[in-house]
Amino acid sequence: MTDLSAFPITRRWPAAHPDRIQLYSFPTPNGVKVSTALEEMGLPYEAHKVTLADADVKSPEFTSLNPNGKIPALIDPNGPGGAPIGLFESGAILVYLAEKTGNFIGESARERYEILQWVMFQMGGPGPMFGQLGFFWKFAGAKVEDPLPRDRYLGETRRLLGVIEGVLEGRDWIAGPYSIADMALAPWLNALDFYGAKEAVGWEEHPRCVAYLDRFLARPAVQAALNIPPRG
Ligand SMILES: N[C@@H](CCC(=O)N[C@@H](CS)C(=O)NCC(=O)O)C(=O)O
Repeated sequence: MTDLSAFPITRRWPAAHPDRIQLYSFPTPNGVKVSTALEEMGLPYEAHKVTLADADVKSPEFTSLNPNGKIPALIDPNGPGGAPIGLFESGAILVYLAEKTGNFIGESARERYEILQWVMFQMGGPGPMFGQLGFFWKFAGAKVEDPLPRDRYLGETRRLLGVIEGVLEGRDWIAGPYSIADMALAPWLNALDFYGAKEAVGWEEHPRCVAYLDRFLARPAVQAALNIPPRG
């Protein structure tokens, strides 16, 4: 049996199946990216609920795996060379899982770079920008009187939606074939609903984004992933 005792996180969230990938997550957009990838790839894994409360995500056990104190993170007991590996940052985890399985990262070098380009776009664009919009629109909206931060992230979200809308002309998925780039991007489009910001960002004026998100949400793996690990 695999020994994961070198990872302090396993003391707080023990592995029932240490031979399986250990996922530490919560079903937020960044968490759902990784649960989607694990479901789509059919990899055996065990999901541990790590809430966004400081008591979980900023605990010494969790930060021993991700010093940045944010979900998602994972341990693959069967990493490179057969030795366990710990990983954080959803984009890096998606690339790792895609390379491990040879799935959802294209068939050629050209396709691979196209997909990586859109993963990076998501990590630097819609992830942080939509996330900040959510903060200023939904959570801190009432407390911040200055409209500048909210307008800034609203404008940037609208602009990014326009970019995605344009790229989706004539294609079902953001980088061509269904890939980890979609697993990264679509959960963030979905978050606009949770933030109550769909109308404000002009969601309905982006019919290709609407159809793209519907296509993504129709996948059985995605439906399962949206509730992994269960919130309750
Ligand atoms: N760049 C990171 C961002 C991760 C992230 O922002 N996670 C959020 C949930 S979606 C979190 O853990 N927040 C808790 C906190 O910031 O204290 C990634 O893509 O993995």
